[in-house]
Amino acid sequence: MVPEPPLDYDVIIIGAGLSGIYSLIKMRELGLRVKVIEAGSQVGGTWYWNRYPGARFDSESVSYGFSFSKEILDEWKWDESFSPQPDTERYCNFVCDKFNLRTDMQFDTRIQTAQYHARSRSWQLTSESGETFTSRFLITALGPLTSATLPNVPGVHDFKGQSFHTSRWPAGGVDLSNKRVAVIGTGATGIQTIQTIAKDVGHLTVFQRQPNWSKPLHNTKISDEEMAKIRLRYPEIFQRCKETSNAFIHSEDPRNTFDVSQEEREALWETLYATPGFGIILSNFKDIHTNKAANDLVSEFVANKIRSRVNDPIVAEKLIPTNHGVGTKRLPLETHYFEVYNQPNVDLVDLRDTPIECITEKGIKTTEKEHEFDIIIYATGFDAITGAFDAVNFIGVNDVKLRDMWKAGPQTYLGMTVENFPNMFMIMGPHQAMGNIPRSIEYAVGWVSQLIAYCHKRGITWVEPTPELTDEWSTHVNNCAVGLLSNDVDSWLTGVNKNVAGRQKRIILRYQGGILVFRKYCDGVQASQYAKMKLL
Ligand code: N01
Repeated sequence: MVPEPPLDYDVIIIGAGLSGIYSLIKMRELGLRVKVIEAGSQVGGTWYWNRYPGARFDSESVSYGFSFSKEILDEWKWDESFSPQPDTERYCNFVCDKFNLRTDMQFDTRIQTAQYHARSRSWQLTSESGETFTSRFLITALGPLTSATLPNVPGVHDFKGQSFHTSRWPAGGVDLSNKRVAVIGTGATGIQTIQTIAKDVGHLTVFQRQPNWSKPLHNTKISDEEMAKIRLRYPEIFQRCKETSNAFIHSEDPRNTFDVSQEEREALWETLYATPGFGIILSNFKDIHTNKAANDLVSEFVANKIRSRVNDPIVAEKLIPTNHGVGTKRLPLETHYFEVYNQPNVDLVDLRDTPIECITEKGIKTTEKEHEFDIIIYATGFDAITGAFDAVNFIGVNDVKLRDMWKAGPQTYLGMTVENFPNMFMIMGPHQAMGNIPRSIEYAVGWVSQLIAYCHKRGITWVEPTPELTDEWSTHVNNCAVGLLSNDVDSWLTGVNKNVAGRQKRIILRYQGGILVFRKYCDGVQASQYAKMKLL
């Protein structure tokens, strides 16, 4: 038999965002030969690509950073309670400098194909430029919101002015002053963009298909003194994140909406509306996610807030969602967003009344008229979670293609492994618990590292879930989704993207049983020494 050539690496990691950065640190700790391959020119993932005006996180900065390194916690200072993109990108670079990570990273390299070779029990990756890399194990750190989508309308490439998807915003910025600007899309990204640029542009026209619920972020600066106090509280903050079902610092109210009087309900909602962050969905009465009548009440409370903030009652009603309740899509958080519509230089076009027919050389043509612009901003979202996997041609045993296997929806075991794709581990893949993402990244990378260490120590070169385990996990994931109002709504959370062929129907894309249940399950598999998995 002809001997196989040695593999280039023990582990290849695709992606240099937070998942890729932490995976690299853990693989180095195991003493493995590892390479990170990244399509972008620098580290950061989401925080490298999403440079649009106003990009920031809606998670509390102090619960967002890595918790594994006391050195980082002691040295890094968050400047704002909800960090803006430039600071978070700086944070990613700070971590890379601290651990000298770039020596094991290759940038500007987009992987086109990843093929498993059963004979050598290894992965072979090929980049767009034809470069190849081989390894025993593969970690996908692709990010859940990576695959940007433009509107599926004619003429998107005909526009003669400048146009950008928000996640491809030019690094040098864009001069918006005195320009006629259009924004298509009013999700979390559109809202952040609109509220930030409205004061700088000549005229802004917002093209809204469905309005979104949104509540104030209440961002504040963090002084040096406050940061010193936060550092002392880090153990308590991260402990709290370990105890809540979303890994945020917010915990659920154990009561149901109708357990208390109207006055008591409204008092809680006033407090949550005035509290920074996601409290209105995470610390609300527990039945708002499952009981339509309860959800209707809190939705009406938020609707009245919108009515009180928008001067024109007709515009206010257009900004109030009627097709879904609060918290049934990912809730965007805002800063003076609704007041933007009181500005004389801002118009709202309701695409439910006048849909877009096409993009023209001069602007956007709706069924009513052609609107002319200098700049069009597409805040039109992503082919979420599985889109990033579809963008790479993953080929498993017997030439099974992941794209084909997942056509009707993903099938995984623990959201981290996939039948027919041995030695491949997904960080923030489908059917994996997410919540406060960096907390979930640390957990998933920790779990995967333990499994790789287990195999490496014992000379195990093939790790794969069985069909029975895949069925068991699919059943569990589907059972966890039953009764949640969010699964009756079209959004990226339910895998719907009307701009992408094959993404018109709702599927169960995420793990919704809560982070505590997810971790208990995964911890159990680890404690059993992966007894039911195929380990060869
Ligand atoms: O994308 P979206 P996003 N014609 O899918 C509209 C995360 N995030 O980038 O609702 C007209 O939510 C679409 O309309 P409709 C966060 O998890 C995090 O805003 O389909 N409109 C919708 O309004 C978030 O949930 C932070 O009718 C079209 C919008 O485009 C996720 O990213 C900050 C259209 C897309 O909204 C995605 O948010 C920002 C068309 N053809 C984002 N196609 C942080 O806090 C689409 N739309 C870290």
